[in-house]
Amino acid sequence: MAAKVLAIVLAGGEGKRLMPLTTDRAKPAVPFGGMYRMVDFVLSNLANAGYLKIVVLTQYKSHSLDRHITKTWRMSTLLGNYVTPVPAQQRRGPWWFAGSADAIYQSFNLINDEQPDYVIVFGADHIYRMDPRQMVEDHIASGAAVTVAGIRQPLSTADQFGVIEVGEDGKRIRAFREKPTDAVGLPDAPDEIYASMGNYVFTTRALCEAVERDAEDKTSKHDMGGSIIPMLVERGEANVYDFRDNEVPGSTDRDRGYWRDVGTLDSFYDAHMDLINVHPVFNMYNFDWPIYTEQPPWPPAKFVHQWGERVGRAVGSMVSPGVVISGSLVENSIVSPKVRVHSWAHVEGSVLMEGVEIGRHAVVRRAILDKNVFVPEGVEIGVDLEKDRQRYTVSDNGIVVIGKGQKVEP
Ligand code: ADQ
Repeated sequence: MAAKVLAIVLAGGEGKRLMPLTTDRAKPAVPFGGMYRMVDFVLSNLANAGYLKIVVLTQYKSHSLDRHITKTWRMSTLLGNYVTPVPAQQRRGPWWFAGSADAIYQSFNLINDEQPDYVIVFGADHIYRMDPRQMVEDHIASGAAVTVAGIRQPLSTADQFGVIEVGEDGKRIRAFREKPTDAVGLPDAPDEIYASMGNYVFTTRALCEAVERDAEDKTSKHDMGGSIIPMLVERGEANVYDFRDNEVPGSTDRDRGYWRDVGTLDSFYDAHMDLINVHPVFNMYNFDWPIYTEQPPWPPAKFVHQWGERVGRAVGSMVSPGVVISGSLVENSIVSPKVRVHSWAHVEGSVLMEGVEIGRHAVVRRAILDKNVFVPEGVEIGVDLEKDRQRYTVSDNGIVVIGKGQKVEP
């Protein structure tokens, strides 16, 4: 009989470095790629693999995340399938989740209900395609207590990741340090580290034991990367699964192995630019491994030329349904549903979220505009960064970010 697998998606992260996009929503609920929310990527990976018993642990500003999951991921409950958002519930005492391990501790009832053989614990804020079945098979074959997905990343980013050191066999994890500031590069690639992707497969008993033991430790921060994984590494029971071995149907030579942690405004912006390349670094048009999302009854995008030779155009861009681009030019941008771009406007290298409206003659360059931002006639954004810094958030790489509901003065 096939092994019973329960998937737990950790979606409680605050996402401070994505402010103002996370002002009133959890990081996994941040819109991505026009039509999606970040959490859709992990959920699609699980669903495509046939893992359809999924609980999503939420906490921080979870309203829009809950609503999205309940609306979009409402699945047939035939065969006992479900995708359920579970908010922090204070089941173990009068406190909210202290960290991701505490979130699991407080959710033991869900594991007890399901009695799975293995538990998949995946993060909710990465952009990638992965077939988790291959990792589960690898885990079962090895007999480890936990298997951690690993990927090579630049040495300069070591302080953002759990850094893995493997033994001679290339599988057993010898050391694991969460976000070290003094990491050294790999023997065969001095400017790279082996990073944890924050995706784990556990043998159920081992997970429960480790989490219970951690709960008793009053000095622990109770998070997976900082406490649980190092504990199992110390006991010699943790293995790595190399993400390079993962084969996803329909992936191209160019986007095989793509994985992005979109934790900062610049990485969030860059991951969007990866989508719109002619030969995209990450190909959304892989119909063999679809990314699912909500599909409301929006009409197709429309391009109109109201002013003689002023043709409404979008090039090098992804344009969602419900959009009207009229007598204006949109280049190298991601345009979400129900965006309006009016005559003589020019949008370039930008991410426009749902319902954004760009007035006539406005210029928007290298910017992220959150939901329903209205740019009045003639306003320039991303042209004079000094001026923009006085009113909006400007990232390290000079991307101007305007939050939901923030007013743009004429
Ligand atoms: P981080 O993402 O920094 O590093 P963390 O903040 O614990 O670690 O978040 C991990 C996941 O858990 C995220 O999906 C987050 O949304 C969620 N989460 C955090 N606190 C939670 C809570 N209280 N309740 C529910 N969910 C919660 C992790 C690993 C690193 C690894 C990187 C890869 O710890 O080892 O390298 O991910 O990006």
